[in-house]
Order: sequence, then structure tokens, then C-alpha cells
Amino acid sequence: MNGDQLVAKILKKEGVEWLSCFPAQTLIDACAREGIRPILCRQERAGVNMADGFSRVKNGKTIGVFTMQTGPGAENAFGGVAQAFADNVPILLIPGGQPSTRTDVHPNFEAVKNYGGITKYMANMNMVNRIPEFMGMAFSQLKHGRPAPVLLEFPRDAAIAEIPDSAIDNYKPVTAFKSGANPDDVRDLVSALLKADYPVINTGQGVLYAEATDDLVEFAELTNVPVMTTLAGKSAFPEDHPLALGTAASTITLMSHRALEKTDFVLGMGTSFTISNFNASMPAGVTLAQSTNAGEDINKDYRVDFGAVGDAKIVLRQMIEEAKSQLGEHGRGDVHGVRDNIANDKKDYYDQWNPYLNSDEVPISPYRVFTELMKAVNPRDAIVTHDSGYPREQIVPFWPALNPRSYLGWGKSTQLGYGLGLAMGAKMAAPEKQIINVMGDAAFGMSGLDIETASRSEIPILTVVLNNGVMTHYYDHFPYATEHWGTNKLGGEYANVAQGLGAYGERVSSPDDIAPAIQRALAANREGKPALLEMMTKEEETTSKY
Ligand SMILES: Cc1ncc(C[n+]2csc(CCOP(=O)(O)OP(=O)(O)O)c2C)c(N)n1
Ligand SMILES: [Mg+2]
Repeated sequence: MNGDQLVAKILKKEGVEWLSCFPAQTLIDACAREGIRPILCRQERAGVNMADGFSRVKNGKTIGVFTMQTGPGAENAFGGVAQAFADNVPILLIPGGQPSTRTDVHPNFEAVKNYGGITKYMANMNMVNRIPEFMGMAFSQLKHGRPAPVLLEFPRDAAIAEIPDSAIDNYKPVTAFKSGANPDDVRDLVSALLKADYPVINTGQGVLYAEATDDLVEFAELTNVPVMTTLAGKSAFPEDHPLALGTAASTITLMSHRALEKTDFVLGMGTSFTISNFNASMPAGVTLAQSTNAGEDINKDYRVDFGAVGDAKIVLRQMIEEAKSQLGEHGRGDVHGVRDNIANDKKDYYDQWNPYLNSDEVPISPYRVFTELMKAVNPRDAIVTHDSGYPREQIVPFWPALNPRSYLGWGKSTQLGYGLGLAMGAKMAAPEKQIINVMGDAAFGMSGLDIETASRSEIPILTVVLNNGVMTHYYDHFPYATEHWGTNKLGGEYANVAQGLGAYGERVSSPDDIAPAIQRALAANREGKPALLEMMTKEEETTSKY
């Protein structure tokens, strides 16, 4: 066999059943022959985003793979890889590479020379007999430590070089090994948490990757500590739980806001504790504790007083045992009136926001769109994601994430257009779920043509475009250009575009028409067709910030 065939067979052994791709790349055909379904995207960034959405929903247990040609393919994928790197998503990139006779010649693009800042490991897989070694290292990097993209540049000469068929026999799929924390660290952390007056837990996506939601619920109930999530951690704790504070991102629930005002102790569970525009800041002067499997993130942005380094599930089991040894098998009751506080804050929150969520305005309020979506689908059976801009700001605090990965929160980088590929990758990972991505009109412009990928490949997702004809609030960033040139404005008929790309498309202008239009779109999805609903919305600038 040749190098391509060997890579394809190794991918198969690693559990890869499909890959997103864009040619010219001979690996695509080798994979197809191994029964790995190739899904050809319309541009590389969307293909990378698909691999990313797949890895997220699979919690990195199976890895999303994207392959593309050397030169333009490798160059054009950069944005997608940067997004995955910023959000800590494990994906495997296999760009073609210059043959060894053409390296180090201007202006040939060499991926390994250019991707260093946005991958955790990369190599030039330049000798056919080293393929198993490189693939093993790549999968090991993907399954250990802080998740991130990994890149194997695969030059043509290694791809066509022959190797005995037996080369595949010795390849063993990578096992993910895990570790817990130092028991003394766990004891100190739990002791301090139990002594605090109003401790809260801020949960990140480490809990999702460790599949530790049940353990987190158990610990929270045992100790009666309320739980908020970061943007990436949204869905790691059920948002209908009496101890749930909701999401604390750039926009934040009132329950999270008040808890952060009151607290004297925050435990960051499975989080990098990154300071970002899209995460709530931790209050000054409170005791901080942090648990992560990436030791390099301890003390990165916040100096912490207590730490527990390890896999979130193992650490939570340790914390549960420690809490039981201090409190007894049944834990402690509602020592700080926490549940009533949350219930009261939640009532205040919805008293304030129900007028927005039930708005009858024309043009339509985006909040009303979310309300109708929440009524039309069971959030437990859905995976929802936003795009960059006000759609994210507006949906994040209100969409109820009730089970793990039912919402994909993102925003360490905030690339417009990411949500579409992400949603398609999520559908590949969870075909039984109703996938919804909510994007603005500027976001659609970035990636909308990949609706055709969804039609052609029968990936039936629902895209909701909030078409307000502007980039919301951008008039404020360039007032002169707005007044004289309309630089904040956009135009387009996106339902028509979607129809032209083979999807079900419908434009909705009146609030009364939202619910029936959603039903028609969901029906199209059930028939295997992607759908796009173009909601003619107002430029709504009000967001849940306190
Ligand atoms: C690739 C990229 N370029 C620029 C930005 C900055 N940005 C964030 S939101 C936004 C405008 C979004 O407008 P739209 O999609 O119409 O959503 P709206 O906020 O109007 O609902 C821009 C330009 C970005 N996030 N990504
Ligand atoms: Mg807009």
C-alpha cells in the first residue's frame, strides 16, 4: 500500500468514520476506500469548523479530522484552526505538503512553518515508514492535556511512497490515560469551600470533556453550593436545577451576577479561568480555587489560593469523598438559604425580561425568536449554538441548557460565521439531535454558502438568520462612516439564497408567523433537508448585562 492508504487505515483504527475535506488531496480517496465518508465543504474554514463541532459533541473521545491541499488549502484553513485553538478544541488537520525537493523555496507555503502559534503539536510526516509514529504522537497529543488542534503536514512524496501492508498491523489506537489530584490539595480546597460564607462554583468546559456533569451535580447538592457556567462551559450543569445560576459570559443572568456580588469564594471547576470579554470577571478580593487538567492554566490570569490538577471527573469524585468525610454521607442542608435566593433572583430576572421575550414588536425582536424556538423544540433533544455579535449576547443567558452538550458556547476567539460549520459537525456527531444555529446577517455573509454542503451532504440542521440589515451597534464604532457611507449596513435575501443552495428557506416578518415557520423548517429537517429561517429583526441593542 502507499502512505495515503496507511494514514486512512490508521484513522479508521482511531475510530474516524467521516472527515471534512477540500481537494486536491489524494488522502480523500484513500479514506473513501476505507469506508471513511468524505464531506466536501465549500471552503476550508467551514470544513475545519465541522471537525471542531464534531470533536466538541464527542468530548474528544472521537476526533474530528479535516484534510486539504498544500498551498491555498492549508492557507485558507487558518482561521478555523485559530478558532479551535482559542477555544481549546482537539481536531486533527492533515494538509498536503511540498515534496522534499521543493521545501524552503520562496514562496511555497509550508504548514509547519506557519501554524506554530495555533496548534499544540505539528510535524512534517515526510517519510512513509514514520507515519505510524507521527499518527500515534498526534492522537496522543489530542487525547491528553489541554485540548487543541494538531497538524500533520503530509507531503505528496510520502503519500505515494510504498510500504508493506504489514505496516498497519502494529498500530494500536491511542488510549487516553487520566489522573486525579493530590489528595492533600483536594482536602484543603474542600475544607476552605465548606468554611466560606457564600461559595459558588464557576464551571468550564473541562467538566464537559470529562463527562462529569452527574458528579458536579452530586457535589453541588452535597455541599449546597450554587453553580454558574462559563460560556464554553454552558450545558455542563443543568440550568433548570435549583442550584443553577445560569451562564456568566459577556452577558450574564441576574442570578449569576448577584451570586458574584455576594460570594467570598469561587471554585473554578474544569476551567482555565481566562480573563476574556466573553466570560464574567471573577470578583476582586475573594478566595479563588481552580481545578483543571491543564496545570499550565493554574494562576494564568487569576492568582488562586487552592488548586486541584486532574481530570474533572476524577477530581470531583475525590471532592465528593472529601466532602462526605467532613459532612457525613448526606452532606449539609441549605445552610445559606441558597436555593431561595436563586429562586427569588430568577423571579426578578424574568419579571424584567419577559416583556422582551414575549415582544410583539415589528420588526421582530430577536428575544421573541428565541422564545418561539424554546417552545418548538425540547432543549434536551437539541444542540444549539450562536454566532458572533448580538445573537450570542442575546441568546446565551436565556437558552436553557439542560443536559451536557445541548448548547455549544464559544467565544475565546469570536469569528463571524463559525456557527454554521460547528452546527454541521454537531449533527455528524449526534444525528438524533435537532441542531439549531442562530446567526446574524453579517455572520451569514462569512460562511453562508456552506448551506449547500449541508444540502448536498444531507446534514439537516436549522439555521436561523436574524436579518436586521446592520451590524448591531456598529454605528457607534464608526459614526462618521455610518452617517456618510452607511458603513454599518448590509443587504440580502437569505431565505432566497438558502433555496438556491438546495435548503428549505423562508422569510418571516411578523411575530405571529414565527411559530408556524419553525414547524415547517423542523419538518424539512425531519425529511433530511437543511432549513434556513430568515427572521426580519430589529436592531435590538438591549442585552442582559448588570
Ligand atoms: C471574522 C470576524 N471579523 C470581525 C468580527 C467583529 N464582529 C463581531 S460581531 C460583528 C457584527 C455582527 O453583525 P451581524 O452578524 O449582523 O449580527 P448582529 O449583531 O447585527 O445581530 C463584527 C463585525 C468578528 N467577530 N469576526
Ligand atoms: Mg445584523
